Amino acid sequence: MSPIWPLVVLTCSSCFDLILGSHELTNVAYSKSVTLSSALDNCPGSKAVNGLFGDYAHTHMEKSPWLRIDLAARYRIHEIEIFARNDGHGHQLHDFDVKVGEEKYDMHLCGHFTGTAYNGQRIAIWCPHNTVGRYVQVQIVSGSKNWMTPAEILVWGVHVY
Ligand SMILES: [Ca+2]
Repeated sequence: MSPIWPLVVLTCSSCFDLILGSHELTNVAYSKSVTLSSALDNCPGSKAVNGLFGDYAHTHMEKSPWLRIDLAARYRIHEIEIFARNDGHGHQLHDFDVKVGEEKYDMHLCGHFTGTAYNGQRIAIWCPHNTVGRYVQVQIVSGSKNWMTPAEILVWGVHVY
């Protein structure tokens, strides 16, 4: 028994580290830098990544307002969650594209939401397999008079080098 037991302990310990170290997803958008196509004074882009669901980022009225998160590093991105305002204005979030890119001006579509969000709605966008990027952009692509007002955006990813 004694020759086998140390080997078993070593193997289980290695597996545990591998699972936690390589596959754990975290919200990599939290507290990162956010740019809005335009912003109201008291509703900067940072309010979309501050972990609070009771406040929100808010652009001016535009045809196609957008919000872009700079993750500050490359991540393999699995899922992006966008939460609508929960104070009676959830409908301001509608018909948007979610894109990911390694460069600001080379973004690729991860997914699209069609329709109008309800108050506090969580909208999940699953990126294509092996999507890697530094920037995440959400942009309304329908209608001529829109506000971009997400309460919170979560980006679930793993750092890659
Ligand atoms: Ca918030």
